[in-house]
Amino acid sequence: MFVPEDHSHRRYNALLDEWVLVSPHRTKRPWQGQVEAPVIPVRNTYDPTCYLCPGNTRMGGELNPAYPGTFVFDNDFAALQKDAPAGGSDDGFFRSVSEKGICRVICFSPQHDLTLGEMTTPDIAGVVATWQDQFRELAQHPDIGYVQIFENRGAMMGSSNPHPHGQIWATQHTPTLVAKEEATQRVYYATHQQTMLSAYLAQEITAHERVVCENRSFVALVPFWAVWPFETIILPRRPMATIDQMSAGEATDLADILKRTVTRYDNLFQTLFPYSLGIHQAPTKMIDNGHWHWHIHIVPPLLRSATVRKFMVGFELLAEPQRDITPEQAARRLRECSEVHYRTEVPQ
Ligand code: H2U
Ligand code: ZN
Repeated sequence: MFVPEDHSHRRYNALLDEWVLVSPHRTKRPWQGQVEAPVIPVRNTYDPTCYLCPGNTRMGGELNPAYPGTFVFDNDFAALQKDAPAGGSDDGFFRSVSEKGICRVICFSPQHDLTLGEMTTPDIAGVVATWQDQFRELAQHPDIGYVQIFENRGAMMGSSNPHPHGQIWATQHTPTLVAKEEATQRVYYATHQQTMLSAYLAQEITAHERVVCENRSFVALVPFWAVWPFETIILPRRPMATIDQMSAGEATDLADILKRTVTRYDNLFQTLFPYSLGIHQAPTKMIDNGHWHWHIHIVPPLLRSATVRKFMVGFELLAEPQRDITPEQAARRLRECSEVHYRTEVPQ
């Protein structure tokens, strides 16, 4: 008889219209591969060599002000150019199109060694307010069609600096993954007259196997179709197309769920859990966006410990994403973690 905890199977990702291969039996296989050295964070509230700390000079020569909360600046090494001239090619297979954009860096806190999980809920609410302000401003820009807000955390994810920070890449066109979510949500809404993620959340709440934590306005859960071992999605209970539609209460609740979710991650392997976190929301110039239900994906690479990560290689890279532990096991382990951060816990 088929038992999902024991037998290989595929799960359907309704949001991306893709499949993921689940191999739960494989967690028993011996590990003789790469072991990464643990990154032991040194506590220092200010680093004179950090290009994000207040009062320091960035690599581009600009001086950071003595900021008290969040601080946003234009990325000195932006991946997109504001003034890229219109153009491209449409020559058979040689199709290209110019892409304008705005890239910014957001410092979450003036304190060099704080992370989202360790910041106070009001201070995280300050980050949420900054995301909303940035979104509002960039959405007005005539050249901007989509605003991607994200955080790369930890050296394993290629983050260049431990100072708590995120980025914004605002683009002219809708990026590929967001375009897929746009299409699936649009079709679902047209057929069912409710957002796909409202219906999905209702089914997850009923199943109650993959929920990690929740509050009045948000639920954090390991999606049924999660690809990365401890991947989560944070879903607003109320469907909203974009983050600027949150009420003040919802914005505070978002800060609360972020703190609790990230703290659980950090406590899982007693490490500052590396991840990429990103907000998916409606493209900015879309008027008929009732099908959009904005949400946050948190995608961490760790699998077995603070040093052993999941590799997306071989079959995953060439055929289909694959995972070892089940989403239900991952959710259970995150649920068992404390919401008191291990770095702030008072020793007995
Ligand atoms: P990551 O740690 O996620 O790479 O983000 C840091 C960003 O900061 C990165 O995109 C930018 C880099 O281009 N940066 C500046 O804009 N100015 C600097 O002085 C150094 C880094
Ligand atoms: Zn710093």
